Amino acid sequence: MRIDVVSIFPEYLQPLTLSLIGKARQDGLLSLDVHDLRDFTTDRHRTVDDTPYGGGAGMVMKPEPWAQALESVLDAAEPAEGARRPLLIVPSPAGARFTQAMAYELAEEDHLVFACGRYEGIDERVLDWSREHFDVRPVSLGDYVLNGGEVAVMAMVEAIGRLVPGVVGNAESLVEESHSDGLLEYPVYTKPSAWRGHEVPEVLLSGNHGKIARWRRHQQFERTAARRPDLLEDFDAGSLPGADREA
Ligand code: 6GU
Repeated sequence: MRIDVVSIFPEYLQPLTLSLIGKARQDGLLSLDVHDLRDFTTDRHRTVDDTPYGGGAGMVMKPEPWAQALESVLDAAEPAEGARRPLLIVPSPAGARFTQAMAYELAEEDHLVFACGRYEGIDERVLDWSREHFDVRPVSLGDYVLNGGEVAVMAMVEAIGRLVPGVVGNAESLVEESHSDGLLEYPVYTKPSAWRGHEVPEVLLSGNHGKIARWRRHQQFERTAARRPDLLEDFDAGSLPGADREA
């Protein structure tokens, strides 16, 4: 998978050289290039923003540096024969909600381009123009406001990148994790079995794998009900593996 990120703070994306994602880049599973939007300005001050038409607080990102930057990304891409259009992801609190399901969907793409807005956002015509070249998706991490798209991109690249085949060594660890089946993950424990007056639940020491599986399932429901009751509303028990079996 190829990923390009355009930002006025390329240094913000430095952590993506570390850990699992950094390793995936080294191994050639993921190519990730970060581009400085200011390199695509033409004035002495490398201006990327201007005042909003219609008035109001803050500044808006000018369209032309964005078109230059995105054209440069397209020119460098050399898509394979029959490859899909690249996907332009625009992080914004006004976007559609980013979920694990969306991460799985995006992990199938050949080429993701992230456009990190700052200030009050990017001139809307950049999105209109981009639809001639990209599939365009404004995406939000959740209902709160960040200062810019960079931190959101870090989160999304990590969530998507770890689903690219080969990036996570043990693919099984992707199966039993929060949100993979619509529920939160069960609690986990390691040695020692007694620690500062707190014991590991007895059942986990029993060696009875059926009993352990049922206990973990129960914990998933309890936890989801306590912390994220909204997830249970559209939880479809009928879609679970083994749901057609008798209890
Ligand atoms: Cl994706 N971007 C920004 N700027 N703020 C956010 C967000 C994204 N998701 C939640 N808040």
